[in-house]
Amino acid sequence: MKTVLITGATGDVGSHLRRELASKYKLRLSDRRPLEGKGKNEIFVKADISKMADALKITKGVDAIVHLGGYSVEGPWQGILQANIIGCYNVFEAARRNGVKRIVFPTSNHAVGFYRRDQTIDHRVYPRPDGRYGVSKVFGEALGSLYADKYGMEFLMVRIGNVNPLPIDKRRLSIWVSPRDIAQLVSIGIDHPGIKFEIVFGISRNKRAWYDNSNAYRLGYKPQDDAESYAAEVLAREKPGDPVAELYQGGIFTVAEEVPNPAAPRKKSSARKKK
Ligand code: 15L
Repeated sequence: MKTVLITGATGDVGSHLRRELASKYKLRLSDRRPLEGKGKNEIFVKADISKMADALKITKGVDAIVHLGGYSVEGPWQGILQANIIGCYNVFEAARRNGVKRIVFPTSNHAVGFYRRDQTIDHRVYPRPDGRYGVSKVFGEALGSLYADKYGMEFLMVRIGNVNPLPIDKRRLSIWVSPRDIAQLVSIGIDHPGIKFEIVFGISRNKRAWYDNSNAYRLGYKPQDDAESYAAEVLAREKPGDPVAELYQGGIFTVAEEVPNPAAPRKKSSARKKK
């Protein structure tokens, strides 16, 4: 049985994968936060991936890595920088130093969020990130490409839509992925022989998909679910959204307000200058 490291294991996607993959692999789970419960085939190692020493410790001796750790939504630059840029570099570089070849990187629909909804895109399009978070995912894709070409490491880049037991709104009818379908894709990323560097979309077989996911199908992906089964109830409760956001695949990320950086020096109030 392969030993697989899952970083960011306490998050939403991590919790689904932990449950879905428990019988297939020995799981080494890591996170900065404590993990609740303990399954039969798993161990937990507390780690902060923004520190190289921690990244080296958790990647030692595993057969593959599923690197979920980091910010999973738009956030302030300092947070994204530490967790998603420095953290990702540390995990890939630590894997290289420890001789771990295979990495599954859950990137995001937000790496291509500024493509319009009236377009169908495939794995070959140039990235169009819709925020700092999307940029950090493009960074991970680029770093993986470098490590594949330069060091012969192997990457499956999964541009995940939205992992959820059920699709939650109209946008997610296009990008939803069920827990069992994302687990199947991640397993392909861990086990499929001969992967060098591939990009696929982490979505179920959704009728309303904006993605041509033929690269995933080529690798043997057979999604079992389709968001369309829930479309009637989802659309019945849908409220009108921001019309600009609705033009783009990334949705509200494309019109999100700037998130203030808590580390930035405060501006002096101009109130005192007023007479
Ligand atoms: C993502 O990439 C996020 O990780 C997730 O929290 C959702 O926001 C998802 O995209 C989405 O677009 O629904």
